[in-house]
Amino acid sequence: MITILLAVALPVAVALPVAMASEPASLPSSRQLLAQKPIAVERFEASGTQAAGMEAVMQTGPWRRTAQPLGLQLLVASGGLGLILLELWWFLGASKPATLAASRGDGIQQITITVDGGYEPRRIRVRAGQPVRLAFHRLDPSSCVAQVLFPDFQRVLDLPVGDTTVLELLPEKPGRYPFHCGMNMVRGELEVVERDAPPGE
Ligand SMILES: [Cu+2]
Repeated sequence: MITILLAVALPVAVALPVAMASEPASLPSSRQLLAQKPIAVERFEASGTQAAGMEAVMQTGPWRRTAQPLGLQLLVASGGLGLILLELWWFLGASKPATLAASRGDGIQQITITVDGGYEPRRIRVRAGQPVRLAFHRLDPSSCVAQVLFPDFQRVLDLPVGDTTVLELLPEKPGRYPFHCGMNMVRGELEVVERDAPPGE
């Protein structure tokens, strides 16, 4: 859950200064804007000396516009954009290769998945036609990950905090089968390959 909040807050935090820094320096000055007499300014003038006071504040206030060199603007903008892309990759992409579930002597493919903010490993590769044991070890107390759903297998698993809960499946057909938390925010994927597929990517 915290990672999702970060995923939203970080681009905003980065984008705001970038947007401010990269505003064109040729916007009309406050004096020009006042000369156009929008309705609000006319109202101020009607109420006596306030308009003069407003203009004085706008000219001497701490928010006077300063022109930044173009190079600096580009540097800040591209730096911000780079951070946004890096952060998107980290939270959304980061498609690490699938982890192959270990095959035990009895032919059961077993793997432990740690549930802590996300599923680790997030992508699990298994072979079709052999039973699979997915042991979910939940560390994250957030209620977000209290359940894990395998829609293609029509299975829902409750995960008590601090415990390891095992789900057994028998994937018959090769394919990609997503699994996710109850709200579909935290996700993983079971990748089922042909029985005789070579190990690794
Ligand atoms: Cu959730």
